[in-house]
Amino acid sequence: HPGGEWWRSAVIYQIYPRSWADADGNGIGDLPGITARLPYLKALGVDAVWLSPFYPSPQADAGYDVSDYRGVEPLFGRLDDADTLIARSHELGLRVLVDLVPNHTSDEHAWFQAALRAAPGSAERERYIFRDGSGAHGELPPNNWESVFGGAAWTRVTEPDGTPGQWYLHLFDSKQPDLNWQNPQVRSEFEDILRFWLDRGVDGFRVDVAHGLIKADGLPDWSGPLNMLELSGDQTRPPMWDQDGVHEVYRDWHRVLASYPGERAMVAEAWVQPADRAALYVRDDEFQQAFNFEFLQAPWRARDLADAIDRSYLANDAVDAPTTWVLSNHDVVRHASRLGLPVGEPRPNGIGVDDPQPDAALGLRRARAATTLMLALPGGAYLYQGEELGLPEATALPDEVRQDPTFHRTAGREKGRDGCRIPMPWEKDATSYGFGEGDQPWLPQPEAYGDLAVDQQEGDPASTLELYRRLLRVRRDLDLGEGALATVDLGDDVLAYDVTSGSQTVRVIVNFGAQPVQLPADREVLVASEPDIAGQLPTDTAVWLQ
Ligand code: TEU
Repeated sequence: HPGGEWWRSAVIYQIYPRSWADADGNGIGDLPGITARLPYLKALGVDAVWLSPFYPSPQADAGYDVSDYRGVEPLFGRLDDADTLIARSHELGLRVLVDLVPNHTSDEHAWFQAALRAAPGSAERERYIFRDGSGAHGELPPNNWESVFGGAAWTRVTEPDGTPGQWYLHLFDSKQPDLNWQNPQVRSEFEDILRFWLDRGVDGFRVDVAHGLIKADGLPDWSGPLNMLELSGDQTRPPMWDQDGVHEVYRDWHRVLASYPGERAMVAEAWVQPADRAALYVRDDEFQQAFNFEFLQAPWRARDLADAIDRSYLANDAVDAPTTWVLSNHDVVRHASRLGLPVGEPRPNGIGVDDPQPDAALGLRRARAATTLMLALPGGAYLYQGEELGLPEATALPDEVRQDPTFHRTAGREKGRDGCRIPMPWEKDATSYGFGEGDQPWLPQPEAYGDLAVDQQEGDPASTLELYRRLLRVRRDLDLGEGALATVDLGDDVLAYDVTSGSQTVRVIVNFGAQPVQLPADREVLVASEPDIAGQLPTDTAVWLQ
């Protein structure tokens, strides 16, 4: 891009620190493990990493419950391990984003502990969202809101004098009390936290639940879906998400980042629709990027994907922002399995043994095609650790090992997200497939992960790992991330775009139909999602032509 702005086209790799590499062999991944494996990411060809939270935390939600925003959880290492990780990444030319969790703290955070000891109405309570209950004696929650993880979004506290007291809001687990973002103390604290990590050299932040910080005045009841992407067009905006006031917070943060050299950037985790509302987050003075979750959630049909792509590309383009593509992360069923489920079924929040099981071969085939599509599209893209190996969701986890609060808060009705968080397989014949010396990784690795280990795929041109490497190399060589997108009409069951960057045009074609698509004889195949594409594009296959 003429103005630099690396994030406009960057490919960013999400590391889930618990599950990437375990240097000390305690079964939980750690920062020194990550540092040791950074050359793998360099060879893969990504531009940056995003680390899920590694701060001190009781780990009630795998680190998204932060008890100290300025340190490192001892399970993951020490503060100087974070410094080393950042320095080593920069030496390799990789930027580093860290995760910021501003919507809630842990209930073990000093602020919440002080709030519990203080009286209703005190300054300590004003940092969170405490309310008197309803009912004759305050014995009912203040409103009908439900937690994203299941159950009520309110928990009642016992006052210091031992009597049943006020309730506090938690949109997630009861160990994740929501902060009160109307409170200036909360605002200035988080600006300091940004500075703390910016001073340590991070290149930016992934902002957790970016659409949730401000709640509608009066906290009105809500009976619609909790995921905004499930709202129908005529439903009003939920009172807990996407309130106009959030934008003021991000303008302040933008100014903090802009006061540092070196193009620091923020990406919003905002499950917001419609696309023009989502695009408000990437206005010039707010976030540099926002995940396009509509693309992630689109069913595997040409029309649905085309709509999701066009809508967000146009909405972002209207504010001169790039679109940020993503297919998997630590919250959703891995796309190698998701795309092997019946098309158009509601996405399960995790797959258990008793749920409909994905077709593994079909899922992997479609996942390879989906990634081939995604990495051709102009804008930034996020990869989730292990997708470059084609890892499937682990669906056979015994209930006893499941840790996700979703599983526990729904009494097992929802299986939760553990299945996409399994420790990485690096070497087939090593202890825990090379994840670490400990033979008890925090979640058990399915046997099928052995054949998918990095050392099994490296150098095999048919492997998913080598497909990713090729896609990333060609994408970089041709600067596709900076390209312009034009739709090509090749029929109902086919998705095709021309991506033009400089003097070069690449055509990406995805075939969703049962019939093969004839490829033009005068074009060269740059990359294909399946080996041996000769003149014809089979079903569930994608190709880049030049
Ligand atoms: O996820 C937020 C999350 O669960 C929501 O985006 C939800 O799907 C949506 O709000 C429904 O509208 C983030 C983290 O990625 C996740 O791992 C954490 O558990 C969660 O926040 C709480 O911090």
